[in-house]
Amino acid sequence: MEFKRATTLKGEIRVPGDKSISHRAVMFGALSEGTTEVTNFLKGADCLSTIDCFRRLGIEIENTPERILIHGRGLHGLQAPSQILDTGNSGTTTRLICGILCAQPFESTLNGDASIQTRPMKRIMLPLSQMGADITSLKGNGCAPLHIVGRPLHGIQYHSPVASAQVKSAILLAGLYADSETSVIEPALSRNHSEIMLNYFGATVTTEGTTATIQPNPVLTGQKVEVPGDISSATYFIAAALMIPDSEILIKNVGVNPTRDGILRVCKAMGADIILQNASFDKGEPTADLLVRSGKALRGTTIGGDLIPTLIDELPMIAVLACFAEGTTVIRDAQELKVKESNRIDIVVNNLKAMGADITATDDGMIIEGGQPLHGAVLDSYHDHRIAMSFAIAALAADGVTTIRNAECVNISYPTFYEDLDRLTRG
Ligand code: SPQ
Repeated sequence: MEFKRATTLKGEIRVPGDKSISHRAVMFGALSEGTTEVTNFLKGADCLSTIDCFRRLGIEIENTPERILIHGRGLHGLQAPSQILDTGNSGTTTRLICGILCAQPFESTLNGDASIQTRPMKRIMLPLSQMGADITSLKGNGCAPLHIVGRPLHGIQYHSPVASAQVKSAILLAGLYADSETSVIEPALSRNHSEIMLNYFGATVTTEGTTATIQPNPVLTGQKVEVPGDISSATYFIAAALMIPDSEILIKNVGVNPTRDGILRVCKAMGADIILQNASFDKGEPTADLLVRSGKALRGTTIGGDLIPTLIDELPMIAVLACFAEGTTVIRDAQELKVKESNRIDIVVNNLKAMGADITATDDGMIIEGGQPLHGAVLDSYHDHRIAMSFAIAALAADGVTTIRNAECVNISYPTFYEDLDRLTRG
């Protein structure tokens, strides 16, 4: 797919529903009594993988243009799957579903695509095994395919070495079935959508600092969930509006949960003009409209520590944005980027170098010297949706033509991304 410089980005947009929240609505709805109705559900490939897995576990799910209806069967109502559960490209589906499957009275096998088969699963296998789970990596490499034999589980207190919502959520979901309470202590707070939504469905999850504790064996009840717009998807338009002169966009109804809003904090630290309007709060999840305008000179910044989990998926786009800022931007403590859909440190650095940027990879991030103009190049997304979207935006602020191979992978989290971008660049 080819991209050229854009002269403006103007208009109003609603980005699709939050991917993390959409996954969880299906999973928690499946484990609830009664029906869960989800509106603004993200119909990206990852969330469709979650729907497909729960259908194979005996849950009736209606997917209509307006809403998703999940006819839950309660905590103990899942049925043994007759086939392998295919989690596609989705790390969230793969890891969270393991927490549930470990406690079921049946065996299951799950697998995903080539990328999923390289992503580390030991991070969930270890704590789940401590709870009594029987979970095996069939190739013995700590990755999918995974085989699970359901077992009775024990509550644990787990000090996670990594700030990961997927690890935390897998353990909390297993904790629903344990014989006593289960706690997860993180080194820094990761996104807390599971804690918020589990409580909304009737579980008891308490949080203190970076510790989340769940009480076992609640009755979960189906609910209405209105999924807010995904701040990770909004990020591409935020960055584009800051990089392309003469831009002004209003992004409506974006989830601005403080465990996800690091992108806004970084943009402000860089001097960007972003205004939050119509702040609202729905069932524990804050939302706002984001007004973003070009025109302010951006300056480099340092991003690390506890901020990293709040913007981990936004770092490829932030690295591109940093090329348009005065001075140095340092991204550190972000080694998790290496184990996402692709190695997002290496690929961001190589692609940006190909476009003429002054960027260096480090062990846990990258260093960008802003101010070097970018030029078109032939790039690959490596089937990573966040790489494809970040470099489509980079191309709009670069000289010449940029070709992105395997650009269609945006369907993982934002199927209409190119159409929306096209509309906004027409002003
Ligand atoms: O689901 P998947 O493939 O892991 O998706 C990514 C993404 O870029 O969309 C990561 F590659 O998002 C993760 C995110 O990085 C989604 C997520 C969640 O919904 O719980 C949490 C984060 O991962 P982690 O490992 O830090 O918990």
